[in-house]
Amino acid sequence: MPRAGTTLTLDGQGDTDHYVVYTHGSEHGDAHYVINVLDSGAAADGVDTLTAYGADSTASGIDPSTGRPYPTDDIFLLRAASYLPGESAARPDVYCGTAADGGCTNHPAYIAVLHPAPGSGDPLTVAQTSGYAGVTERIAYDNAVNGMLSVLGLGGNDHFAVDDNAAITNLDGGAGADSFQIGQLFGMRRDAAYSGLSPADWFPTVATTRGYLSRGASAPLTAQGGSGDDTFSVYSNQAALRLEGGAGNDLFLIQAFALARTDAHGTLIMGPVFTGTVTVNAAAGTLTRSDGGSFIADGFAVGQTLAVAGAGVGNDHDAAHAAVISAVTATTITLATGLTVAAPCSTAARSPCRSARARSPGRRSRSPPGRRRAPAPSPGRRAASWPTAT
Ligand SMILES: [Ca+2]
Ligand SMILES: [Ca+2]
Ligand SMILES: [Ca+2]
Repeated sequence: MPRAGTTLTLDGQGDTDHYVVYTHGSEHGDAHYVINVLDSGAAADGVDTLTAYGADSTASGIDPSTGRPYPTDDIFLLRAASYLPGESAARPDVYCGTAADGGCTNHPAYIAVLHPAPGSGDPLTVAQTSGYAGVTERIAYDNAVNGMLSVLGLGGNDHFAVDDNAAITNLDGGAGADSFQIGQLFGMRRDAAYSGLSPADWFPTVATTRGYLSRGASAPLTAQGGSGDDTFSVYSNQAALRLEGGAGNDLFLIQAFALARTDAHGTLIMGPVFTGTVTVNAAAGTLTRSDGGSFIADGFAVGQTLAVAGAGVGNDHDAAHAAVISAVTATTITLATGLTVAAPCSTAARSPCRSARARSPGRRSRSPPGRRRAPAPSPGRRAASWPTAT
């Protein structure tokens, strides 16, 4: 195991190689390292596999002494990366060099075992915190893993958050009440300086009316709950997905999102900031002001995405709801609902995004008013707060 803060690079070269990493698990040790699994063998030379294990806790499911679930054992975060720092560009067929990904075909990615500090929040929040700076065991790989990427949580209540993958993937929760989140929402783009991520860690998202949505999976992925009461939540998948509940009472959520109107660069067109008091009519999906001012004069327009924060919320990234404006008068804004859902597109794929804009929600204001309804609460277990800006 590499020393804290160090990097170990593994290269089995030609023929079949099996890379196996036993991590400490999120609950054990301040392990902080990077392992690069970068096989330089030719693409058709052998079958390379990568397997990462979490901790095998016996604290699975519900704690009988409290009647509540045991604390989350392992938190796995799977993401794409723009490039892998420190690797040479001299072997471009394996490594993408140190410049931002500009046509790299190897699709670097990583698995991170997060070690959140006590009190840093529930595992969903921790996994979604893109600027996560805590102790992390990181295993970087690319699509030279042409056999299988396996991530095994073993015993304990484990959480798997998947923003993207670069190899055929098998997630195995094992014993315990495990949760799987495929695709996550973010308040801001993940491929820009304001994301808080280093350029190496930038990854693509697509703009929806609920925020920026990650790809979920770019290579086929199987999620196996194993025993226990497991939860599967799918926000996005760009490759085949197979969910296997296993024993226990399992919950499956498949969530669809409406694409938001974006500019030419795939960034949401947001409404201006209004900090005054409004009256919200949830049934009609309207916001009304009575301060004598004009929404139109303030710059609000049909097609903009509107984030509505509650009273006293000082951070406009912590929006309570977001929806697209379908009509504006001087004193009233009407929010569009019941939007048609189209296939997501990468922010890097301009052409599909252009067609998405052609179907932008702002052009869907023909719904009869009687059929409009209040914006739905945000999906899944994050129903109380739409998406946390990180
Ligand atoms: Ca090999
Ligand atoms: Ca575990
Ligand atoms: Ca399980």
